[in-house]
Amino acid sequence: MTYRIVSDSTSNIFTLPGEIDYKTVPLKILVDGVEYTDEPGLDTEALVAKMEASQWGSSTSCPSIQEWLNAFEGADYIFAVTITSGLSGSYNSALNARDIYISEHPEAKIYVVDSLSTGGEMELIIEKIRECMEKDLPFEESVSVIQDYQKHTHLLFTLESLSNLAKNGRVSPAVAKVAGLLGIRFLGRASEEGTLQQAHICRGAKKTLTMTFSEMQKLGYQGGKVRIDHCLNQTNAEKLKNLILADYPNADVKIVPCTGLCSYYAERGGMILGFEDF
Ligand code: X90
Repeated sequence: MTYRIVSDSTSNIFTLPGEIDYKTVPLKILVDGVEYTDEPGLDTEALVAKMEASQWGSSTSCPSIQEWLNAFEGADYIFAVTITSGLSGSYNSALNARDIYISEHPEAKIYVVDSLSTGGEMELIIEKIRECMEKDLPFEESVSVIQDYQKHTHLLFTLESLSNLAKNGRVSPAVAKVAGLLGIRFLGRASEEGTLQQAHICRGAKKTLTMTFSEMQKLGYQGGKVRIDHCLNQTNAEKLKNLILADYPNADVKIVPCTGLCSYYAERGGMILGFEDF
């Protein structure tokens, strides 16, 4: 039996350590008529500069059914992880691909995980699937481990601009306008349905970091894993990491740069962090 984890590119993870077979399926970013594929080798910094200077507009698109199918090809037991179905068609494409793949390979098993989230929280889910596979857990048992784990992971994000989210209809222009003011940052969380929910409006970088940490604790953080994904903001990601480690010195906290799709929506300075509540 061949096991495989497949994720769309919004997990910001293109490779996994260890032996588990892992593939990613790219989303695409269209800026001024040029299409960028969110895959290894994409220059995120150049992409961000292009989108900031864009004159003719920009948009994104989710993976096609065929792209998911290609990534499934050759594996028997597959876990596919997608960005929230509340904001993208990626989950739906993956479900369609699953049905086609199973009809052609009736012995195969595929579980498509709607992360109801993105970035850092997807990474945590992928790491948990990897653990299940390394332990050789039966497929159905792994499914229930993952479902249970998802009840104990959360996503917070801080954004300096919501203009790409608003342009593409993912938040209301009124909300985007407030966050667009100079020095104002939007601190939000993933809602139960996997959509953006405002937690606070913060003034200044320092205040945003302390508010983020206190919001993590309100959501139950007590020293578990944290994955801080950021768009060109290593400095504040490290400050947040240090803030967490000051209270929880043994916490497993990792900083991960956003690749193309998350960079496009998080925009320069944005952070998307996933964490456990145990
Ligand atoms: O299908 C597509 O074209 C992709 C659409 C993705 C839209 C939103 C991506 C958001 C990325 C922004 C903050 C995190 C919000 C997550 C709430 C669940 C990052």
